[in-house]
Amino acid sequence: RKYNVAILGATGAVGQEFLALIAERQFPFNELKLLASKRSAGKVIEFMGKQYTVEEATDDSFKNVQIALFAGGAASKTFAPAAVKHGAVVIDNSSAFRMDPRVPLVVPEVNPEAIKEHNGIIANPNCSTIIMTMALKPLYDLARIKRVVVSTYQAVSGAGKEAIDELDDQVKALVDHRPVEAKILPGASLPKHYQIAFNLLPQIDVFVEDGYTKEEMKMVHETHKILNDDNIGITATTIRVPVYRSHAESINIELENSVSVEEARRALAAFPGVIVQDDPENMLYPMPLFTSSKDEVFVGRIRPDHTVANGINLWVVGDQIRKGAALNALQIAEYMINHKLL
Ligand code: 2RA
Repeated sequence: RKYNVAILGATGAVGQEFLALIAERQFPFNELKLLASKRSAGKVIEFMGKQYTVEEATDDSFKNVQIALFAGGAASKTFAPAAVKHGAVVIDNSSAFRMDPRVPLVVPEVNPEAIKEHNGIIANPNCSTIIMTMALKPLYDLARIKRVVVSTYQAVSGAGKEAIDELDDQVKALVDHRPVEAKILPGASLPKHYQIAFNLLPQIDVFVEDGYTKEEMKMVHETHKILNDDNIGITATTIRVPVYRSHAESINIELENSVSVEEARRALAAFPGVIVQDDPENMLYPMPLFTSSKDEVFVGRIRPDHTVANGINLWVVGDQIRKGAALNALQIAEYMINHKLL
């Protein structure tokens, strides 16, 4: 069986990745609608040998659509009700519905059982959260988790196409000894902007409570929901780095029960979608440059933390546009198809 699919936000970084993955994974689509805001409507996109004209999204766009892939942003809230009303299942990459108790928040390798509880909308978690939970879940199953301290190193593409261009332009300007312009990062709607080229920005999204950013609190709340355990202590520091693609995370974990590093390594290596790349003698560890455009989440630098009981340190890297966004969403759709949930 084939499905009518709509992509909302088809022209952005995540929307474009949806298209690449649909082709690559031979996703069983019948009709394909590419939707976007008025600004991008009318653009022609060549896809799998056919020309598609991007349409301006309206409530009626979702008539006769079975799978609606929402790339994220404010449009999700606007169009999700209409898409659901027309009978589509919405797989949404925005943060609008993630913490809604009626909406499952899913990483298919981690909590696929939540999918069937949906009421029309399934939320795709935040990119850094997806990448972290892929590494936490095998350890959680092995020994339960007491506490997590995570610091992220997030690529500019997490902030969209404009942020990629900004890094590009700034590097070129610096090389040419021209003045550098910063208009997008840390966030387009923020009152101030800082240079990202040859710099680090300790702010992703707005500040919310106690000096934490929204991105940091997403990592806390979303991880609790995905692992279905609010008792895990989680504290996060999220940093934007001048890397094009692939988020990296330094994760310090205090396990509830004692396991050897070797057991932890084996559990990580056996987990679907995780590749252990950890051979210090041969200088083998994950790096964003080499994990970009890959489907898997890579784990390396696995070592004990001798300062606490049952402590372990990991270095985790994953392509946040793939597994952190479009791939995860498409895997949710594939799971539904394979389990006859559509
Ligand atoms: C970022 N978390 O990297 C965002 C993308 N979803 O800014």
